[in-house]
Amino acid sequence: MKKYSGFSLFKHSLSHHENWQAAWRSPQPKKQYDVIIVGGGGHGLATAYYLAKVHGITNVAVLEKGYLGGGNTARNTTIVRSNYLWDEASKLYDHSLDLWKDLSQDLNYNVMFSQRGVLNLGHNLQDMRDIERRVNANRLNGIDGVVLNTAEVKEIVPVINDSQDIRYPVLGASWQATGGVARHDAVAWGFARGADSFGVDLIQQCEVTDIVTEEGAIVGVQTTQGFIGANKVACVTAGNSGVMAAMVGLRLPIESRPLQALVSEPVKPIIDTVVMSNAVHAYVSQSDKGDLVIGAGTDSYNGYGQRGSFHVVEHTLSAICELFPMFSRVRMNRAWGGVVDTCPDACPIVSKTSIKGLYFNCGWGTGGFKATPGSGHVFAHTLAHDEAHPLAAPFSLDRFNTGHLIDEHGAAGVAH
Ligand code: FAD
Ligand code: PYC
Repeated sequence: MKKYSGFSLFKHSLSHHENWQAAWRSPQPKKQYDVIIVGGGGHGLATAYYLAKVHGITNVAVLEKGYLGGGNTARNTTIVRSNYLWDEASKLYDHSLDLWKDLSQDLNYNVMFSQRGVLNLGHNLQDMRDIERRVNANRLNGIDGVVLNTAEVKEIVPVINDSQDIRYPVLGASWQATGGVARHDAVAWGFARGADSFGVDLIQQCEVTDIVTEEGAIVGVQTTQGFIGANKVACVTAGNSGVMAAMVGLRLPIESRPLQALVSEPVKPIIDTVVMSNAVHAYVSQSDKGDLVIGAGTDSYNGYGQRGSFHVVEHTLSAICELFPMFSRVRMNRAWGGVVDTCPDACPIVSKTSIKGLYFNCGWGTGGFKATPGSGHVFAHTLAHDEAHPLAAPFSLDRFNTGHLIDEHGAAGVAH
C-alpha cells in the first residue's frame, strides 16, 4: 500500500481532490474469474479482502451496480455490539467484534472504531427479565455485559429522563462496554483499498442482471457491462437478495423492508455512548462531528424504495424527546432510508445453495453493519473451501428445512 510522506500529505492538502491518487483501480472486467462477488457493500468487500488475504484467492471481482459502499453500508447508524442471546449468534457477532478491535491496523486505514459502550434500555418488568437472561447468556459465552438499574443508567447518560412517571420509564438496561460505533464509509473504503491491493478487481456501475447456470452449476453472470464468467458467484446484495435468488428460481425466506435513520444539526458533546430502546423503536448516539444519530424501527410493509414512512420518524422522535427532553429543541438535518432483508428468525443466511458454485450472504436485517468483518471472514472461508466456516454453519439455508431457527428478535437493535 502507498505510504505518504509528511510533505506529500501537505501538498495534497493544498490541491484539489482530482489530483489525489485513487485508493483503488477501476479495471475493465476480465472474461473469467474464480469468484465473482455481487455487491460492493461492506460485507462483499470484506469477503473479497479475506478471500485474498487469508485464502490467497485473488482472481476475484466485486461487481457493484452503484458505487462502493453506497447501499446499507452508507445508510446505517454504525452501532457495533455482540450481545446476542443464543450461542450461535453471539459467537458470530463476537468474532466480528474481535476483528473490529484490530481492523484499522490490519487495513492500515482508520475505521474510527470507538468502543464507547452500548446501553439497551428496559422499560417494564418483562424487558428487565429478558435483559437479565440475555446478559447471563452473554457472560456464559465470555461476552462482557452487566445489568444496570435506573440510577446506574443515569450515571452513564446524565441527560436521560429518569422519571418513573412517563410512558416508557427507564427501569434499567444492559450495558456492553466493549460495544460502540465505527465510521461506516471508512469501513467500506478500507476493505476496498485492501482488496484492491491484493489484485481484486472492483467494478462499479456494473449491475448483475442475471445469474447464468448450466446443468445446475454456475458459469457466470450477465451484467450491464456484458457477460462475465465465474466458477463461483457469491451474492452479498443485502436488500436485493430476494431479487438475485429469483434469477435462478430460488425463493429465500426473506422480507425486504425500509429502515430509516436521521441526523440532527451538530451540537456540543452531550452523549458519549450509544442508547438503544427496542420497546420505543428509537436509539441515539452522537457522531464525532456532533450530530445526534437517531434511528427508527422498520416500516411494516415490504418494499424496495430507499425511503421510509413519515409516521415512523414522527413516532421515533416523540420517543427520543420523551427519553431526552432537552433534544426537543435540536433541529434535524436530514433523514434517509435503506432496505433491510430479514429472515423469520432475525438471523442472517451465510450459505451454499442447491446450485453448484452459488452462495448467499444476506438477511442481516437491521443489524449487519456490526458483523461486517466477521461476515466477510467466515464467508470467505465458506467460498474458499466450499464448506461452511464452523461459525457460519448454523446460518445455512438448511435451518429453514430442519427447523433449527435461532430467534434473535429480542436482541435485534430495533424491532422488526
Ligand atoms: P449493502 O451495503 O447494502 O451492500 C449491498 C450492495 O449490493 C449494494 O451496494 C447494492 O448496490 C449492491 N447490489 C444489489 N443488487 C445488485 C446487483 N444486481 N448487481 C450489483 N450490485 C448489486 N447494522 C448495525 O449493525 N448497526 C446499526 O446501527 C445499523 N443501523 C442501520 C440503520 C439503517 C437506517 C439501515 C438501513 C441499516 C442499519 N443496519 C445496522 C444494517 C446494516 O446497514 C446492514 O446490515 C449492512 O450494512 C449490510 O451490509 P451489506 O454489505 O450486506 O449491504
Ligand atoms: O443492530 O445494533 C443494531 C442496530 C442498531 C440500530 C440498528 N441496528
